[in-house]
Amino acid sequence: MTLQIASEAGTKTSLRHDWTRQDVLDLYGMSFNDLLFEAHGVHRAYHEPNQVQIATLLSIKTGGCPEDCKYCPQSVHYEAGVEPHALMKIEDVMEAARAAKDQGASRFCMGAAWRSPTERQIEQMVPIIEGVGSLGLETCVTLGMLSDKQASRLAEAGLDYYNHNLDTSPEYYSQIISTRTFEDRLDTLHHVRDAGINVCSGGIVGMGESRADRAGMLTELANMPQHPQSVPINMLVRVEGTPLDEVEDLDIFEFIRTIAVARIMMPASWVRLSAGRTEMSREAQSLCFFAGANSIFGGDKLLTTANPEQDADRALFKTLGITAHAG
Ligand code: SAM
Ligand code: DTB
Ligand code: SF4
Repeated sequence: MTLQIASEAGTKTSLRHDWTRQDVLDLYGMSFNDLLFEAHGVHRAYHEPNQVQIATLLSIKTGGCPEDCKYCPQSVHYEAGVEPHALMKIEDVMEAARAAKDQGASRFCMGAAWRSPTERQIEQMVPIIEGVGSLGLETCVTLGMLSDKQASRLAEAGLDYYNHNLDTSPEYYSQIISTRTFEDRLDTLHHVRDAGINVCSGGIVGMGESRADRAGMLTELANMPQHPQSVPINMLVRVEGTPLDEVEDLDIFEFIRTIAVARIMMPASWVRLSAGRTEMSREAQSLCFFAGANSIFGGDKLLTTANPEQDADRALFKTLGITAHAG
């Protein structure tokens, strides 16, 4: 193996932005023990290995989205039983943010089912971001596509992170979404980065894509001018009524490999074990932490679907000797 990766625990290597897809496939192809050992060594060199960040998600505008992302219950194109809801009032968002903080969250992520916000919607977001930030929480929003001016406005409001996932490889993208392109996604990320906001970008696995697609997605993420500061890796949550409801199960070991490969490629980033944890055993989640995941979503709901109960997460952290990162 000729890849330049940290081969000894405790060794920091320079951050690479020149990954080829073959490099990444070579990582995926390592024996499971070797891959996890390598990833864990990188993880220890860059992070406190027994701390995991807890981010809380709140859907501030739900459903009715004009995009046709085949995985998403919030698209108007599918009948997934999601009750649409207009943008929440600032007081209600603040109440949820205070509760998240009391329960140990250090980052508060707000999601809106928009294709791209209007100027008015951006202006409505400004006091919300300022308010949540004033509680001492890191702020993150995911609002769809942004222009450069909109990104600057959010930066002025003090936004810490913008989430905008690549979701899959450039080649597989059109199989999943037809109402926008992979390039559109990259453009928004460019605007966000240029505005000085931290980038949160990752994707979904288990959508029927190949390993080459998973490698392609990670290659795109790691070869950006800067690694995204946060990299959420979601396991598809199959929602009845969406076109991906019946897609075949992805072997959990392939998911864990994806976490490990992301950790090796983007050593300094937060790698988030995101959606899909309700279907994962405690042991599988523990292997994800060993492989380098150091962030999760806490609270019993993601945006519209279930997430593990807080008590179960607390108990798992206790068993593993993990503490919540203070942020
Ligand atoms: N509309 C905005 C957008 O698409 O960027 C923000 C909200 S959207 C729900 C945020 C992300 O949630 C998507 O990019 C996707 O990665 C993730 N997501 C949505 N539905 C999912 C599902 N069923 N399983 C796993 N992840 C999902
Ligand atoms: C991310 O990568 N995953 C989160 C967050 N960013 C916005 C969303 C997961 C959504 C899962 C499906 C749902 O609950 O609607
Ligand atoms: Fe809309 Fe985002 Fe869902 Fe796609 S993922 S349908 S853009 S809310």
